[in-house]
Amino acid sequence: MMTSLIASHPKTQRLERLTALVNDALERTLPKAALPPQVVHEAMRYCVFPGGKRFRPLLCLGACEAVGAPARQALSAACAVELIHTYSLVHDDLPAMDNADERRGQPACHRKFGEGNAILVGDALLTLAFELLSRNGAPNSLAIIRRFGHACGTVGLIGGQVLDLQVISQPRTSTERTLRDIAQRKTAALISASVAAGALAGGAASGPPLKRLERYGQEIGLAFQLVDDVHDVEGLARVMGADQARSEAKRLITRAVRALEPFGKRAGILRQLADWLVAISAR
Ligand code: GRG
Repeated sequence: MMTSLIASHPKTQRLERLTALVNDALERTLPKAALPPQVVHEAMRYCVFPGGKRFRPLLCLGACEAVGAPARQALSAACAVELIHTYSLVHDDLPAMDNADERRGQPACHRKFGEGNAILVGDALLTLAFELLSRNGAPNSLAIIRRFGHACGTVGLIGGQVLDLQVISQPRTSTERTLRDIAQRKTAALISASVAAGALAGGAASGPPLKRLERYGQEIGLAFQLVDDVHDVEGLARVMGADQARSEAKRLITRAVRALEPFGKRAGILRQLADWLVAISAR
């Protein structure tokens, strides 16, 4: 069974504080478990808490600060991306998809609550994400909704999952090119959208700064998948070899950090996240 990328590598104090901020906001956002329909609300909370690394929400907050706004201005977008990500994990684990028994160190949602409920939990998390974005008073709300919609759709998560299903049913189609395409759609698209959404929530207009941050997101996103594959001895690491996958990840992270140069100190959170990924990849 594929495990998630190293669950806990120490974060800086700043990243820990921002993680706590995201967790508190998620706690307030999710319906209480006692509210009917209880089974779905309980299961949504089960999937979101204690959760994973919160990498995407942190990227979102970091991009907001990089464009000169307080990180917490992107808190709704940060929570939304974690809800979207958690939906994708719940559905990815279903018997018709990856058929995984465990997720985030506990039985997968469908194992604990049944397959029908797990489908509904994924749907509910995705729907809640967009509801949250629509009540978000931050600048550029519509652009953020569009950006996440695009990343979740057929060019992003869904498209990547379709390709993944083809690879599972015909393993001979798993060429490096296909696996890169899957990584781009399943992983880098949502990671890059997290960065873009944070910048938009911080008031960024479309233009060179947003493009630079999106480039950072694309490169960090692909690097993230390479590091995950090296850890799991799967996917790209298997076809490229672990050493090559690791050195490509490092190269991508270096390029991503270079894209942050014009933002100076304001890109501190995004640099810390890049350093954190380097530290994980070295383990
Ligand atoms: C909509 C069915 C459906 C699938 C969408 C994105 C996706 C396709 C499925 C998610 C499963 C998966 C293994 C994606 C690859 C990206 C990846 C490495 C996910 C794990 O992310 P982490 O390591 O997880 O950030 P945590 O638990 O830390 O949040």
